[in-house]
Amino acid sequence: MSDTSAIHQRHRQGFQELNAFWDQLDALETAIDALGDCALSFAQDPIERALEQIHAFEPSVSVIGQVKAGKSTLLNALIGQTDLLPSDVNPWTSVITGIHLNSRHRPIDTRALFRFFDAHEWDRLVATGGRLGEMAARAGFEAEADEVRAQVTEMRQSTQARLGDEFAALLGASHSYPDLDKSLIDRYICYGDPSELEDGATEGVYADLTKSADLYVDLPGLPRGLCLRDTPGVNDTFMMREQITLNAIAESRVCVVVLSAHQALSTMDVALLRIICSVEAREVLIFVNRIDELADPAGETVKIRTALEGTLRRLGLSDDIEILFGSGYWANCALGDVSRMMPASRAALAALHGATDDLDSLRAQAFDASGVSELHRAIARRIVDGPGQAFLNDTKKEIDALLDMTETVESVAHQRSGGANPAITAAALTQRLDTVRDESLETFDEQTDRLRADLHARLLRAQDTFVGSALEALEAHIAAFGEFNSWTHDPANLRMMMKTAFSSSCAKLRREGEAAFDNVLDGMQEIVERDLGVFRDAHSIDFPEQPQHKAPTVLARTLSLDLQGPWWRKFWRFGARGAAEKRYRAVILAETTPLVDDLLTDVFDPAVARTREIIEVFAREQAGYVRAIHECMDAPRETPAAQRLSA
Ligand SMILES: Nc1nc2c(ncn2[C@@H]2O[C@H](COP(=O)(O)OP(=O)(O)O)[C@@H](O)[C@H]2O)c(=O)[nH]1
Ligand SMILES: [Mg+2]
Repeated sequence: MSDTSAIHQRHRQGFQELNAFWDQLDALETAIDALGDCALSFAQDPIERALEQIHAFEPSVSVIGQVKAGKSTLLNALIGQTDLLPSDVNPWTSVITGIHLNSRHRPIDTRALFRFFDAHEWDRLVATGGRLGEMAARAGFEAEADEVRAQVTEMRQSTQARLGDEFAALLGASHSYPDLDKSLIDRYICYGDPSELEDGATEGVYADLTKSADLYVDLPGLPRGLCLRDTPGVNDTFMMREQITLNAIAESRVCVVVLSAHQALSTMDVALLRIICSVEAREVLIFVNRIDELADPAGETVKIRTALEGTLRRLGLSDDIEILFGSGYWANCALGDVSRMMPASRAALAALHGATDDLDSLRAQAFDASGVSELHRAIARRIVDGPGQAFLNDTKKEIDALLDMTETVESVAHQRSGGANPAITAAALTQRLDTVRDESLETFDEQTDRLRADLHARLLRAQDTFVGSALEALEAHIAAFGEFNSWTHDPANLRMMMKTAFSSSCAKLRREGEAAFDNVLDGMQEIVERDLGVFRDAHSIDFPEQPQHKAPTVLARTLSLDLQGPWWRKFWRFGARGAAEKRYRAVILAETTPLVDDLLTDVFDPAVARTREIIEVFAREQAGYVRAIHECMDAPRETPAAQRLSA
C-alpha cells in the first residue's frame, strides 16, 4: 500500500484559513487573559464572559440533501476519518449528528451524547406520521399518507415492543459516553435489520428513538471549535424529514447542499433549493457529489452547472451561491486504500486525469478530483468572513470599551485625593443605576411589544391577500377551463410577503437594541457627570454585530398548497361555489396559521428575549463600572492598586 501521509497533510491544508482565524482568536484570548490578571474588579466579569464566549465559539456547518446523496460519506471525507459516520443508513432514521471538532466546550467525560425523542414528539410521530399526516389529510393525499403512516406506526410499535420496560425510561432522556467507537455510533445511528435485532444484534438498537447525536472528536491539524452537522436527508414526496432539515439549517450559518450528480435536479432538489431561499444566500454552498459515477465527468459537470445556474436564476436566487463538484468517495479512497477503488470510479478518474497504475499518482488524482479541498476552502472562507469576523469584531470592541472604562476609573483615582468624597451614597447610586436599567428595559419592552403586534398584523394581512389572489385565480381558471383541469396556486408570493415582513421586523428589533444601548449609556453618563462630577469622552458602544435571531426557516416548510394535487377539485364537486370558496379559504388558513404562529413564537420572541438579555448584561456591566468610579472616589488614593486582583 502506498503512503497516505502526504494526502492527509494536503487534506489538512484545506482548512488553513480557518486555522489562521483561530490563531487570531488565540492571540486575542491571550491578550484578554493577560488583561484579566491585572484588571480592576469591575472588569473581571466582562473579561470572564469574553473568555467564556471565545471558548464556546463554535461556528457550525449543516450538510443537507436527499437521502443517498452521499452526505455522511462526504462528511467523513471532510474530517479525514473515512468511516466515522455510517453510510447507507436506513432512511427511517431521523438523527441529526453533530461532529464537534477539537471542542473546548465538551461536556465533562463525554465524547458521545445521544438524545432521545420525548414522549410528546414520539406520540405525534406515531399518531400522525408527523407533519406529513396532518398535511396530507388536508391535501387529499390520504391514500399515500395512510401508507406512510402505517409504516411509521409499525416501525415505532416494534421499537416500543422490542425495548420493553426500557422504552418509557428512554423517552426524553439522553445517554452519554466518555469514549467513542464505531459500534457505539452504530447502536444509536445506524438502523439495523429488525429481524437481526430480534436475534439480539445491537446495531441500530436505539436508532429510531434517537433524535440527535453529538460526537466530540479531537483531530490535530483540523480547526478548533467547528461543528459539522449531518442530517438524515429529505426523501419522499411529503418531505418526511423536512422539519429536521429546517431545524438543522436554522442552527447553522453555513449550509452545504449535497446533490447527487446523476440526478442533480430532481423535484426534491428544487424543493431543497426553495429551502435555501429562506437562508442567507452567501452562506449556502452547493456540492454536486458522486461525479465519479459520471462516464465523462469533465463534460457532464459543465452541463450540470449550466442547468443548476438556470434553476437558481429561475428561483430568483442570487448568482453567488457557489457550486462545487466532486466525490466524497474519491476522497475517501485517496485517504484510505486507493487500490480498492471501484472500476467504474477508476475509469471516470482516468477520463478526467489520464490512466495511471502508480498508486501514489492515483491517490493524488483521486484527492484532486474529489473537490474536498475546494469545499474546505469554501467553508472556511464563509465562516471567517461571516460569523468569524463578526465575533472577532464584537469581542475586540467589548475589550476596547473595557480598556476605556478602566482608564477613566484609574484617572479618577489619581485625580482625587482621599478627602474628596462624592456627593452621593453607594445605596443611592445603586438605586439610580437600577432606574436607568429598568427604564431602558421598559422602553425596550414597550417598543418590542408594538413591533410584535405590527408583525402579527402584517403576517395576517399577507395571509389575507394571498387568499384573495388565490380565489381570484381559481375563479378565472374555472371560467376559462371548467372545473376539471388541474390547477395550482404557488404560495411563493405568500412566503415572500411573510419573509419581507419578518426581515423588516428583525431590522427594527436590532434598532431597538441599539436604542436601548444608547439609553443605558446616556443614563449612566448622566450619573457619572452629574452625581460623580466626572467628565469623560463617552465613546459610543455598539450593539453587537452578530445577528441575534435564527433564520426563519419555518417559511420554507412545504404547504399542502405546494403539492400539485387534485385536492381542491373535491371541494368544488361536492358543494356550491360559495361553499368551495369557503373551504378553500379554510384550507389556506389552516395551512398557514401555524406558520404565522411559529414565526412569532419560535423565531421572533426568542430573538427579542436574546436582545433583551444582551441589554441587561450591558446595563449590569456599565453599572459595575460606574460603581467602580464611585468606590475610588469614596476611598483613599491607593485603592485602585489594592483592588487589582493578583495574578
Ligand atoms: N460512487 C460513489 N458512491 C458514493 C459517493 N458518496 C456516497 N456514496 C455511496 O452512496 C451510498 C449512500 O451514501 P451516504 O453517505 O450514506 O448518503 P447519505 O444518505 O446522503 O448520508 C453509500 O453506499 C455510499 O458508499 C460518491 O461520491 N461516489
Ligand atoms: Mg447519511
